[in-house]
Formats: sequence, structure tokens, C-alpha cells
Amino acid sequence: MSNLDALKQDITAAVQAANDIAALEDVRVSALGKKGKVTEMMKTLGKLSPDERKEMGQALNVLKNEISAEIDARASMLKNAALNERLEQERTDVTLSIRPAQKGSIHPISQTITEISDIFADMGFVLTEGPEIEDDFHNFTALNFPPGHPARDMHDTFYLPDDDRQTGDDAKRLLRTHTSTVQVHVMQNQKPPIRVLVPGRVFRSDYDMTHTPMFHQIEGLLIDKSTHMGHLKGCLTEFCRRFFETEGLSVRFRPSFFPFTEPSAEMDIQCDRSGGELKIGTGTDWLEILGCGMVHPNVLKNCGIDPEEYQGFAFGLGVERVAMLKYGIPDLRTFFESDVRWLRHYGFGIV
Ligand code: 2NM
Repeated sequence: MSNLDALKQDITAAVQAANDIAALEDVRVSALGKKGKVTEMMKTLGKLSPDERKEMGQALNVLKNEISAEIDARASMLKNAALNERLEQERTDVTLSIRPAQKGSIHPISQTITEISDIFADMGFVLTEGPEIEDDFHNFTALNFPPGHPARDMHDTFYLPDDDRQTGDDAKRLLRTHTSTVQVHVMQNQKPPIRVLVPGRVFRSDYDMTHTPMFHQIEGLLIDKSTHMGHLKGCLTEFCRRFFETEGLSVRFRPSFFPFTEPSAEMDIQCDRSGGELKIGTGTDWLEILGCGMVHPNVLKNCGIDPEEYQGFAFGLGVERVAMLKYGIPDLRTFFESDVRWLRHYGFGIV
């Protein structure tokens, strides 16, 4: 075996033994570098005769090219192996569903319903819900709405077109226009004392700056043997002071009219409009907050409760309205636009 063959065997063995790029680079330097074995042999060509020099020079060039090719092949193999090992270690399943940062928030309507429920729950009211599709009896007749009352008008009420029953027929189905339908069910099914709080969606065919065809109400009903207007005033005053977080908040009750209560009243809270913006709990102005009254004897009778034995008070408020007042939300319609920027601004954190 010639010297060159032996050299080639040595270097090839070293190339194959190099297990990473750094070791391979050492082999390259020791063979082809400035002081490498092949380079050193090139330097001896000058001492040879012209014929020998030509033959040896060509042989060394062939050797140099072969070694270079071997090193390149080995380098590419090692790089591939290193990449595969890294891919294996850093494997990511891109088909897994992402788990983004918490973006949800509690809608001001939900927040307000929770706050109001908490206050009345402390006073012993039981949270109650009922269906949104109702019949004419539960929405109107039982609640002492005389025939021809404007609220029965097709203009306000969404009637279901599924049968040939006429408006005014007790069985005619509709979307409830108030949550009082639930109180009717409660009175029909429970014996007093009764103390319920009813939050829920209600529907009226009306849409402008201050009306949306769906909105939220909370109504309350308390019935016992000697319930009177003083209980109503104390209960609702305490509620407003807690809800608006103002200990000495002044309130007043103005005479009003609802078919299902007698007497009926509207409750105002103290406010100040002088600075251009609304401030609750100071000043000499008044802001309407809810409607209330003593349950009409006809309503008790219609629902199977003896008005000679029992009496009660009831109240109702619009959730959007009090949410706008408490949280300074200027436009009613934005509640239902599902704009995530609005929700991010007015929503409440999940704790
Ligand atoms: C209001 C105002 C006054 C009310 C009455 C009843 C029921 F079922 F007991 F008769 N529930 N809610 C009521 C009374 C609602 O909303 C402004």
C-alpha cells in the first residue's frame, strides 16, 4: 500500500469517527489545514523531479478532493442528525388547541343582577326564575290589566303566531313583557309568607335611543299577613343605600299608577346634576330608580290568595338603567352589541 493510500485510510477513519461538527473540524484542520498532513506533503513537492512532481501533485489533489468530499458528506450527515435530535426534543403538537390568556369578563348586566340579588338575598328574598314564553293570563289577566290596556296592544307585545287564539284570550302565547309572570306562578303554587326576587329577560316591541326589544328586569314580591307600606319603604331604602354604596342616601316616594298595585309609587334617589355630570347621593335633584306598590287585591285573588288574610308589596326595576347609572355607561344599545372592546372596558374581572 502506498503512503498516500495509508494516509487516506487514516483520514477516512478519523472522518467517520468524528461524532460532531467540532470533532470533524479538528479532522479537517489536521488533514487539510495549513499544517495538515496533506498540506505538509504538498510542501515537499518542490524536492521532487519534474515528472515525479507532476504525478505526486495530481495524486495529492485527488486525495485532497476526496477527503474534502468525505468531510462535507459527514458534516451534512452530522448536521441532519443534530437537527433531527433538536426537533425531537422541541417537538410541538401544532394541532393542540391554544390556551390563550383569559379574555372573558362579566357583562355589566350579569354583574348588576348579582349585586342586586346579593342585597335582597341578605333580606331573605329567594331568587326565582320562570319561562320567557308565557300566556296572556300570566302576563296580563292575572295582573289586573283590564281589556284594552295599552300594554296589551300588539305594538308593545310580541305575540306568538303559532295558533289562531286572539289577543285577550288567556291561553294566547307571548314573550313576557315583564317578569311579574313568575310572581303569578309563585302565588299560584306557594302559600304565604312569600319572599321572592325575580331577575330575567323581558321583551317589548320597541327600539330607539332608550329602548331595546329585549331588556332585563328585577322584580320582588313579599306577602305576609300584616305587610304594609312601611315595610316596602324600609326595604327599598335599604336596598338603594347598599346598591349605590351611600349610607345616608335620601329617597322619596311619589304616587304613581300600575294595574297590579294599589297604592302605587315611584321611588326617587337624591342626585346632583349641576356640574353637567350626574352624581348620586348628593345634591337636591331627584332620579327615578324603580316602581313599587302594595299588591292589588284583585291580583292576590286571581292567583288564589285571600286578600282578606294576606297583603304584600312588590317592586320592579330595569337592570340596564341602574347599571348605566352605577357604572356611567352612556348608551343603552351598546349593552347588546357584543363589542369586545366595550366588554373589555365595562366588563368585570373573573376572580
Ligand atoms: C313594578 C312596579 C310595581 C310588581 C307587581 C307584581 C305582582 F306580581 F306581585 F303583582 N310583581 N311586580 C310590580 C309592582 C312591578 O315594576 C315597575
